[in-house]
Amino acid sequence: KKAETPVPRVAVVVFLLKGKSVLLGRRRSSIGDSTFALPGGHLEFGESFEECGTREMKEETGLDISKIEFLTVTNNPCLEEPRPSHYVTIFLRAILADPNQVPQNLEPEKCYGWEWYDWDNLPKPLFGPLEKMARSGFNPFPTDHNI
Ligand code: 8DG
Ligand code: MG
Ligand code: MG
Repeated sequence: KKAETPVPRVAVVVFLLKGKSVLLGRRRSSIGDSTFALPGGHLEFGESFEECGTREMKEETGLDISKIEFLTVTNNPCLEEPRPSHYVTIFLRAILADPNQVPQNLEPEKCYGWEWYDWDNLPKPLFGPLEKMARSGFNPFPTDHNI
């Protein structure tokens, strides 16, 4: 395949929240291999962020999500050879539509498996863009107005 001029791409990823936990999977990929990352993928032509997050979640884990909300966006140029990449990453949050639903590893060629991880005890190493966010003190959980 002919080498193409690289362009920035849009990714949509989802913090799926359950209690104090988030769903993470260890990547099998040329980008961030073996690191723990959120479910998500590439925005397709014509999709809303919510449609993309819902579709990627279903494709990768079999889970149906609800209460989808936009959280933030980050710019992630990663110019390291041999696979330079540049993602503009849209972060959403959501909850399970059915709290009893269990994640399935539907793309085992891309992921070693999905697990719930306590936000206060995240696994290592986290995928680069996620690591950067966690270190900056970002918290995907709704603010508790009762405190
Ligand atoms: P697709 O073909 O299903 O659309 O893509 P994918 O195979 O699911 O792509 P992906 O690598 O899971 O996600 C696309 C890019 O999104 C990834 O290469 C880099 C960017 N990205 C981040 N943070 C995260 C994250 O936490 N999880 C995932 N999955 N991707 C992330 O910047
Ligand atoms: Mg995908
Ligand atoms: Mg993915």
